[in-house]
Amino acid sequence: MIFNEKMECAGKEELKKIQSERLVKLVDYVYTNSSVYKSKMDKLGVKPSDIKSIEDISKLPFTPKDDLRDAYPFGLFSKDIKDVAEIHVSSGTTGNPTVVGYTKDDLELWSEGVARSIACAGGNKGDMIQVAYGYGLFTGGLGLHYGALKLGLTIMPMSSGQTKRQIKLMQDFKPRILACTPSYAMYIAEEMKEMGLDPRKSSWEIGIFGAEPWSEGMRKSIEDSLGLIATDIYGLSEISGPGVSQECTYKEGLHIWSDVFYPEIIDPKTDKPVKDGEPGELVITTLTKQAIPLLRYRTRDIVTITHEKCKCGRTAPRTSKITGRTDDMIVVRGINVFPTQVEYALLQVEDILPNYLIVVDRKEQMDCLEVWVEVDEKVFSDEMKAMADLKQKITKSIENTLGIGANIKLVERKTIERSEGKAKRVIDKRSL
Ligand code: DLL
Repeated sequence: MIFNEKMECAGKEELKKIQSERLVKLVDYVYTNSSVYKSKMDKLGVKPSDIKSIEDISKLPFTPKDDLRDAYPFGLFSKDIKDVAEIHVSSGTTGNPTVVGYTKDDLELWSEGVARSIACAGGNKGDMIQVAYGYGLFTGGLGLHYGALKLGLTIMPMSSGQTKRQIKLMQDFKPRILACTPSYAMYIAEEMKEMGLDPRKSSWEIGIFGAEPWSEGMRKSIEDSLGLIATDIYGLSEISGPGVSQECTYKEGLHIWSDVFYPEIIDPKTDKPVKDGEPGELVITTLTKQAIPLLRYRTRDIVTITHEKCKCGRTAPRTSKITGRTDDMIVVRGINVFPTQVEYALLQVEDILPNYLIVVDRKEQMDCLEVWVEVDEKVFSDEMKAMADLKQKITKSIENTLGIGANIKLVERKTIERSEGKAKRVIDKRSL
């Protein structure tokens, strides 16, 4: 089902017209209502009247995450706080958290983005959805909730955690859709096995997984263990929350709802656009938001994009899965390493569970990369040679993928801390 066929399947020219009209209005709106944007545009010498079509977007200033932090809490809002219906907060690792607000119309926009996304993943009016993203200031739980309401689903507002209860209610209510982080989906599957249940016999047919990077190998692992179709949902609180883009059942990229969230892909070093198919940083302009509209927001997420029509009939452009972030890249002995690459390398090897932790340290001026990998009890009970062979295979796979060696530490199941939300994949002791 296509939730909003007019927008999701619009022809190129028609879409450009809609985007242009919306951008012209938006620029006028932020220039009038946001002192931060007025001064940013004045500094660049750009007036609202200079923006006549979507092609003029490159004349506008970027918005880095720091602009939101510096304006903490409401300094970047274009609406008086009294006109804001809801607030969410994204916890950063450093400095002030970023605060975002929604007017009633913004909540409507957010709901529609998620409704489009659930439908895109194969959900239909009348389905039941188990929402196991955290509810609260994080946008995952309420975002999926609003979208499911809009689409007409029956909602189980579980939030994350209480895994045994999640499993029991799944067995009793038989929801068709599970929405949570991919690492939590793996955790649920593990827990079911421990309870003596077969996760493949779960009622879930569709997974809507996101909020953290996950590789194709991880997808296969989740699909095999839970017996469902695992689709990827992307979003960020600064733009609206989940439902900025979503994979359809062909799983050939995430459709980005570009009539409202206009994407550009740029080289993060030169700030210049890259061609379709080339990796770059995703930059998004919110074309219709009111409370905290953003011009050219630097997401720091790295993707490629295609504007080709999809087999599903949608013309909404598609980005690749997020292959890394400009800021979660770790540089080890001069080589750029992304956690998703390590995940990819591990999942090339049989008998590996996608539970891993990357530990970087510096000993005698040398960076050391250590990868902890969980393996089944069976491997530990095998003879030493089998363990050594497995270690060797992983070392090779990592070396082939990353181009550098790593020290592999095989650990027993459940050694690495489980997460009910976003998984922590890297410990960098060098910066401590
Ligand atoms: O994670 C919103 C969300 C909730 C998305 C539920 C999907 C599902 P933030 O907490 O602001 O918002 O974190 C946003 O998480 O810039 C990405 O780096 C990362 N991220 C989100 N979705 C994906 C995904 C929510 N599907 C940041 N794949 C983003 C990879 C993702 N990374």
